[in-house]
Amino acid sequence: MSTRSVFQCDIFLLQEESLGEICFSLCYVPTISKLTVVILEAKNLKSMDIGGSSDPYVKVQLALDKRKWKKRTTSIKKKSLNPYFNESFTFDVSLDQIQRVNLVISVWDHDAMTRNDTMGKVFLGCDSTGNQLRHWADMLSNPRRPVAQWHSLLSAEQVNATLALKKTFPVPSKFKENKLLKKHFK
Ligand SMILES: [Ca+2]
Repeated sequence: MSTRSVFQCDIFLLQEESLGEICFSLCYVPTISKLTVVILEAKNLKSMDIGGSSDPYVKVQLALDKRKWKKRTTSIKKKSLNPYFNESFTFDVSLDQIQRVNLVISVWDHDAMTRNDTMGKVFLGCDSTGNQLRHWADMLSNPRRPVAQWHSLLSAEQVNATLALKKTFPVPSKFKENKLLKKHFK
C-alpha cells in the first residue's frame, strides 16, 4: 500500500465515526442577493447528557474570505437525538460574495449549567469538497429553487482544521504528492 492510500484510508476512518446527520435546504436568488438556509431536521445525534439524550440547536454561520461574517441560531430542542427544526434563515449575499463564502452548519448541545458543547459540524462553499461541494454547486446551478440534502456530521476539530488550514497554510499541489517528504526520509 502506498503512503498516499494509507493516508486516504485514515481520512475515511475518521469520517466513519458517526456523529449523526443533518438535513437542510439551500436556495440562492441572485437577482435580489438572498441566500436562504432552511434547517430541516437531524437524526442519530450523539447523546451528550446524563440520561442518554441531548438538547440540540443549530448554528448557521457564514464566513467570507475565511473570516466569520454572519451568524444565526435555531431554537433549542430539549431531550432529542432526532430533532425537527424547519427554521429558515435568509442572508444578504451578493453574486460576487457567494463565490467567496463558506457556510458552516454546526449542531450544539445546550446545557443550562455548563458551557454548550459541539456535537458535529459540516461546511459547504468555495472551499468544500465531495458531497458538500455537490450540494453547494446544485444550489448555484438552480437559482430560486430550494435544494435539500442530508449531510453526515464531522467533528468540529476536523472541520476547523480544514478551514484553518486553507486560511493560513495553502499547500501547493506538488507537496500533496509527498515526493518531497519521501526524498527527505530516504
Ligand atoms: Ca444538554
